[in-house]
Amino acid sequence: MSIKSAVTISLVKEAEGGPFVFWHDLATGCAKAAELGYDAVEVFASNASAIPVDELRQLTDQHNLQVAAVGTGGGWVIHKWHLCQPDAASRENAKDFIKGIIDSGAQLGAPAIIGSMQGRFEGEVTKEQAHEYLREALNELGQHAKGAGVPLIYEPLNRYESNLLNRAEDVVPFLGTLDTDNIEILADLFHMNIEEASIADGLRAYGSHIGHVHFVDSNRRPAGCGHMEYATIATALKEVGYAKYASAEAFPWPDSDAAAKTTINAFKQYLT
Ligand code: LER
Ligand code: MN
Repeated sequence: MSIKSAVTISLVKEAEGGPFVFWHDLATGCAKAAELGYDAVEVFASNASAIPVDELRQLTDQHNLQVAAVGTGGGWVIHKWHLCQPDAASRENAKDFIKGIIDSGAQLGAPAIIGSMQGRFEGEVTKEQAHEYLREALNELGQHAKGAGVPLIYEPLNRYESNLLNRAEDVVPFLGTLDTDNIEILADLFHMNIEEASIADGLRAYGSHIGHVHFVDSNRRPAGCGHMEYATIATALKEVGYAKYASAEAFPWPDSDAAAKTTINAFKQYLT
């Protein structure tokens, strides 16, 4: 088993300026991904019903691609919803939003990612309380995803995006307190570059928990356009037996086509 390549396509107007390679056009994104030899696409849509399941199935079949994952961050980007809000009704709403995306993704065999929807502790919500809210949510949503036949992917973020769990040394013990066995970790190399003393050691600490990788450089530009040390990262991923997706979640720098090409070249150089 070897690592597979994926590239992001964002369909979310409100996310413009964010770190996604292709934008607003699934047909073009899928055609270009296939032309460059990617194995899969990762799709970011505003909500569950904005994931065009039939169209995506048709396009990925046509181009011999898979859907690597679907994002849930639209709830945060568009509505500022998240899983650690102080009132129970808002947290339920955030969970329902995520369940919808889990179900849409599952129809394509794709797991959902909880990144910015995890939220943060602030105001009346203490860190301990927020960890409890996150634990409850991951238990419930993890089991929901299990029922739909997919894992649920939790993405630790850097300190400027969340204050819940930023480093592998925080995340791994937290995983041990969950009741569900259906949570996998998204190792986003950009976030890890900010938080980990050593990205390779962080990857080793995550070990078999890693279910997805955001393959990107230190400055959020495409892999190869910053100062990330991919050789040591590749060694660590191979050591832990990682054999899922390395997905380009990078700025479309200098443009989408070049970002996709640069990333697949780095993928071939380091991860195959
Ligand atoms: C989402 O995958 C992510 O990495 C966030 O930093 C996007 O804001
Ligand atoms: Mn990410």
